[in-house]
Parts: sequence; C-alpha cells; structure tokens
Amino acid sequence: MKTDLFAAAGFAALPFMAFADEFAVGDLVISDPISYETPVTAQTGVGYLSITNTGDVDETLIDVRADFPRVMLHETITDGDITRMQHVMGGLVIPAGATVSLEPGSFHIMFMGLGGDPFEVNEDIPATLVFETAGELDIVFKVEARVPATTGQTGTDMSDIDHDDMHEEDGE
Ligand SMILES: [Cu+2]
Repeated sequence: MKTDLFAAAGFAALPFMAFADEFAVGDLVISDPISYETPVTAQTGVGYLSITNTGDVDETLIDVRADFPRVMLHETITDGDITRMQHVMGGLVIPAGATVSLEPGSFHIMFMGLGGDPFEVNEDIPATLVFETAGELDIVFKVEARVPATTGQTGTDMSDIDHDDMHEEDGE
C-alpha cells in the first residue's frame, strides 16, 4: 500500500517527501492527510491534516481541489450547545514557524456531493492543496474507520451534521 502511494504521488517530483503520509512543497510540510469512512447516504466527506510552515514568511492555503462537485475549507464553531460549520473565507493562514492542524472540532476540508459513492476504509482520496506562495501540492487522503465517539473528542466527526444547511448559507 505504501509503495502504491509513493508511485501515485510521483515520488521523483517530491524530493522532500520523507514518508508516505508526509508531503512537502516549498517550506511547507503536510502530515497525515486522513479522512473517515462515510455512511452510504452521506453527501459529504471530511479531510484532516497538519500543515507546518518551516519558513520565515506566513503562507496561506487558498484553495483545495478534488474530484467532487464542491470542496470547501470549513471551521467548526461551538457556541454553547450549538455546533455549526463556517466557510473559511480568504484562506487559512499558516504563520511562519507554526503548525496548523485541521482536526475534528476545528478546521477541516469538506468534500461535497458524494452522490452515492461513500468513502470506504483504505480508500485513497486524491486532492490538490493550493498555497498562495508555494503553489500547488498533490496529496492523498487515506480513509480511516470511524472512531467511536465514546473514545473522546478526536473521535467526534461533524461531517454528517449541518452541512446541508451550510450549503444554503454559503450561497455558492
Ligand atoms: Cu464542514
């Protein structure tokens, strides 16, 4: 499986790539892009990863592309008992020297319009990250089994909650 991933990502073109689950471009290192399996009827899937900026200049993730009708950068906002999704406008800033994690309860990438083709465990979801300065980077999200919510915060996953409402709010 790891060998396949290296081949798919074009190893020769990514000299800084140290592990199958790590991707790099410019001063940026992207770690552990993962997704979670979705129910058969789900219209949205979610993507998580960490971005480390080893450079001296702030960077911005301005777009994410993948083979779905719509891909967006979202932030989960918890306001009292209400949890909702918000479109991150203007991109996600990765400050110089910092790591920004897209993780449950925080920032995440939404893959929208699955259209009856759910994410399955061990499936690869190719995507392209677009950075303001460093440019484009092809990565692969690895689909993992859904972690029971009882194991804690990191197991919670809002991918099936409220996103249909979000679409209308976004007005796109
Ligand atoms: Cu979302």
